Amino acid sequence: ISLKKGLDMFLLLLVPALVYICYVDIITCHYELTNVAYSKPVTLSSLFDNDSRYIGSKVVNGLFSDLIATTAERSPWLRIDLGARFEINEIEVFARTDCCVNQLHDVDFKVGGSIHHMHRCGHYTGPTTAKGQRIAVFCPRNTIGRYVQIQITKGPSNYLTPAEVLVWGVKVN
Ligand SMILES: [Ca+2]
Repeated sequence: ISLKKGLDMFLLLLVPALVYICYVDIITCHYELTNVAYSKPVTLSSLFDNDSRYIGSKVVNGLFSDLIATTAERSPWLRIDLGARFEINEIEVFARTDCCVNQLHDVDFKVGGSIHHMHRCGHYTGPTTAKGQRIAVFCPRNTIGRYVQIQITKGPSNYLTPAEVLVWGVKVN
């Protein structure tokens, strides 16, 4: 085997190997998702009874035993400020674990770069039927944003009362 042929053979093997490594790296990156909502600031459209037990931070504290609660509104919402831009893969919402299992219904999941430009990334009609029930949406590919908003969009009078929201994403530059 000549040197040139050997070199050709080497390149022939090297190029696919590099392509494969890059491909695997993309796959790896895709699965390096973390809950980017944990401990981030949360704004609520209103606070039930002005009771500090139900403030926004309770929905990103990692505990399923507590919850947020708005007053009864037509379209109550919560909004998480992730503090930076993230590519968002999945949003999970967990119903309260104490009672009132049907309070989560007709939920819009929105993501945006600013609070004035939010795009719907999914919808859950429901209602939930079990304490602590998990609902989840997968955002379209390349959904990038800093703010995540969860909002009830139907019915005359609703309480928004999830126990926890998890946002699975990867930071982008
Ligand atoms: Ca909680």
